[in-house]
Amino acid sequence: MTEIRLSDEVAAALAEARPVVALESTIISHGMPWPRNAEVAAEVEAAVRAEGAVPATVAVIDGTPCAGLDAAQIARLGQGGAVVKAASRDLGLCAVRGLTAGTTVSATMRIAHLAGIGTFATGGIGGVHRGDGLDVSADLTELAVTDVCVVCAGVKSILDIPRTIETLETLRVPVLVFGADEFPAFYTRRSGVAAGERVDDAAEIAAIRSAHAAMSLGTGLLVANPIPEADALDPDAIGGTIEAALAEAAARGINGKEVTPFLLGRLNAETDGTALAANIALVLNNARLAARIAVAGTAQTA
Ligand code: PSU
Ligand code: MN
Repeated sequence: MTEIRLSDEVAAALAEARPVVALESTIISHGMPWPRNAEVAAEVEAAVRAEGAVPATVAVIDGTPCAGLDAAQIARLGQGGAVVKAASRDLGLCAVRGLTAGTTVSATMRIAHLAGIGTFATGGIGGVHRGDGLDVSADLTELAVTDVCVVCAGVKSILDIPRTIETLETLRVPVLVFGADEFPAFYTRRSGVAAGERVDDAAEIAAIRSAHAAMSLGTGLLVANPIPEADALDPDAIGGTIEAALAEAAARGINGKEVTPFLLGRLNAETDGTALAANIALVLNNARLAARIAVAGTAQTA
């Protein structure tokens, strides 16, 4: 089995069955600008600690999958340069070529699972892209085969939200919505799509997660945690910016793994920092909820 390099802190927590929360790193390498990305990575780790769990930021460093990074490794990911974006399919190539990579939700899930970490916080997952092309994020494929609980703020409306939800149903991935009746749309609390089962309590999510695991479906579980009201953006304002970014991506022929980073970059650039501020707020909110789920899960199995 592939060796995952654990930080001392993460290794100790896992050995003692204490709660651990995995965190992704494409958000650092390809989702937010330097140096704010590295500051946010540290703030997210602190938010996990404040809830009583140990953060395990995941990335590939010189070919080695790692769970638990130090500040220098996070800075290396955040400064750009020779840092690639790795989905789970890319991990073998990264290992052979000794690449350094920010890991997407799919790659982070896989590394977390191999390391024995069952709870993971991110901002937004990838999904089915809008339009007629067959652009479906490997995040959905990984959720179909890897039993990790992923806490996100829904998906951005750069994606086709109804098709993303339908695909999760087909793949047998349960969708829980924390404290709301509608699936959230990342920058906004509402998407107009009434999907997912409402749950108001982190301990119930932990219980559902372990009951789900006991069914041996092998699939992950998605928890959609709406952005706090105070941090949410105006849907009309951000909607127009998203439309413009999608049109520009199409006109420039952006494709493959470049699509999502391009769209994220345009949104951050076009909104005078408000999209970035909302993104940071929701990631922190997700880290706190994931930590509470991990803590509750540990208490239930103790
Ligand atoms: N959506 C966001 N922010 C992100 C991503 C998606 O709102 O940072 C990143 C995540 O790492 C996600 C990846 O796993 O993009 C999906 O990329 P793709 O669409 O190429 O599968
Ligand atoms: Mn894609």
